[in-house]
Amino acid sequence: MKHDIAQKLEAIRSERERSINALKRDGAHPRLSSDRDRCEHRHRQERDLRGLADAHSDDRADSLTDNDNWHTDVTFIETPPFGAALTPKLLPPNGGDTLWSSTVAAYNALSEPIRRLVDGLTAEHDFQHGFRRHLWGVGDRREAWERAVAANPPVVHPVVRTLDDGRRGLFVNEGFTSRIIGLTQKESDVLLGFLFAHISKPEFTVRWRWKLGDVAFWDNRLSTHYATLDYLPHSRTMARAAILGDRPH
Ligand SMILES: O=C(O)CCC(=O)C(=O)O
Repeated sequence: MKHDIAQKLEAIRSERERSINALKRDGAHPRLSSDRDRCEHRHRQERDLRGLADAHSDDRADSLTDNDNWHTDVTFIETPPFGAALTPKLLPPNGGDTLWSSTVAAYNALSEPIRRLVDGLTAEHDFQHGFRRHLWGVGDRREAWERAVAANPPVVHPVVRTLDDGRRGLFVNEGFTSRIIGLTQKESDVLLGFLFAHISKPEFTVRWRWKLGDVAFWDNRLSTHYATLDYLPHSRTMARAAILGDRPH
């Protein structure tokens, strides 16, 4: 029994390490450019990902804090980013950790009947689900938001994503997955609610306490992440670069 648990934990740990590779490099500050237009940043990220980098600051009154939810970057487009790199530019005295969750470990931990159910499903991912009109589509941001909505109609991805090496992971996230295709709204809400809660179980997560000079790389195909918002009114500024991805299957 003990042996079984140890084996399971080891399997989860190694899976987590494969899909989440947080790497500390003291003193290394990668050169990432800065861009504060946060409303369009995910959208623009996809349109021109080659070499694109952005910075976000979750501290100002006019800067909406939108990363304190479990999300996978830019899944509202046909080809969400393969991965991303993140480095702090300015850190608060305490807090501001980032958490990642392995959706492969989460998928592997599902019971066989639930795995069979989700294996055959597809889900809609919607820009407006993450960037809500009442928060983002107002004031100076309205036009940019409307352009981004027009440029990003909802897309459909499999609920379980398979990589070429055979790994399979849940590919739904609280940030952008709006509904499961073919289910009633109620069925979809219940199933997605269960999957979001399951993916964010501590067993599948790592938590990174940032120091200046750290760089984290993650595989955006098989993970979700969450930026803790526990440091206001202090400031926190991060720079991020993303890597182009392909169509999930
Ligand atoms: O700021 C962070 O810790 C995470 C960044 C993030 O969630 C994102 O860029 O999508």
